[in-house]
Amino acid sequence: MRNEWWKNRWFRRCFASAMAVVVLFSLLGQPVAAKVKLTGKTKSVSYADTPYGIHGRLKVQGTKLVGKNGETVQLKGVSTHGINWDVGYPYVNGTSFANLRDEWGVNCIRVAMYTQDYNGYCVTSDAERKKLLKTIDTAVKQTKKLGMYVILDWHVLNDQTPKKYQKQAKQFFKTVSKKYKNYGNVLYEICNEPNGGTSWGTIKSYAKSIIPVIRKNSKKAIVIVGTPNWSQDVDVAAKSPITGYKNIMYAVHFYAATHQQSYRDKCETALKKGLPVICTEFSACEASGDGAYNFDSAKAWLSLLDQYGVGYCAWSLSNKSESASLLKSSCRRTGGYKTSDVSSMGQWLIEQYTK
Ligand code: IDC
Repeated sequence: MRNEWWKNRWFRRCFASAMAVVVLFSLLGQPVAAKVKLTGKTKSVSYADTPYGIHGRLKVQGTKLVGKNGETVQLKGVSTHGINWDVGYPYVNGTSFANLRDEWGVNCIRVAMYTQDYNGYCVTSDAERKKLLKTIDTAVKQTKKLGMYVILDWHVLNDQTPKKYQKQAKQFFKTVSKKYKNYGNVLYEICNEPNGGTSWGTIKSYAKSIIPVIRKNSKKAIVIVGTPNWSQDVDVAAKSPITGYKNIMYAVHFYAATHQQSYRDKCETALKKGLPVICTEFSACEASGDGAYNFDSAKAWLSLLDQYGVGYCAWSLSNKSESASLLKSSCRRTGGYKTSDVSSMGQWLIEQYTK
């Protein structure tokens, strides 16, 4: 008969205790995420100590953004949801932005204005268009006052190609680049996510029609161009970047549960080729803006972007009931956010931004 030593009671007890000790020590070894406490109070910060006060107007140098003394500046931002929705525009106000600056570690706000979806800028009434311009104005003036950067995002989505509303885009960028020519904190994102098979060639030709319109008024402003396939194919753009203009950047977007290593590889390929990349939209959830989070993949993304000094903006400052929302759907505040108002995505983000 074989000696069935593993059935020995004493052996089993010892084994179980040893395993418990191993588990306990491995748990102790884990970094315990400090839960960020939010007071919801705004701070009085002298202008010289604000992000814009410190870095001033940004410019592109190599693959990075640099400030007035040539120092690398990494934007850490939050995007609004569509400002044409009640899940988007209410959060565009000074208190809300000040909270993000003072307690969330945010130095940049991205103002997402859908061009077509949900009564977007190009398909809505004149009265609604005026309201959208008013919301943008609030965002620009409040960020300037708080010493933050702001990205004005022409949010192409279901319209697929920026060519569809190119005429309206020209008019819009003419208006805003003129109005904000003295606002060094404004960056322009001229097409959120071309998709539906829109080629890089098409996007380039659109960009070449918009950039001169902006440059006419605002000679140095940063212009961010979307890339094919929902702003994933920065590697394609890197093969044939836009020439003849300074201060042009290229957007990469990721939703970490969907876009994993192969997408990070494309991004790194572009950076290694010297393309100035900026991540103007991301979340840890799926590309639908909902579903499960993959924080490991999100961390891998942020560490890649950190390694190259690339900035990023999280989608979105909203209480809409979906995983990407940084606020809980139960949150009724539109400013003065407390710990209990932020979603688990919001908590995670603030931990990343403030560590
Ligand atoms: C999503 C919103 C969702 C809305 C939808 C509209 O989170 O509430 O119903 O748009 O189609 C993007 C887009 C961004 C998407 C987001 C999540 O830029 O507009 O927002 N996403 O799907 N690209 C990849 C993911």
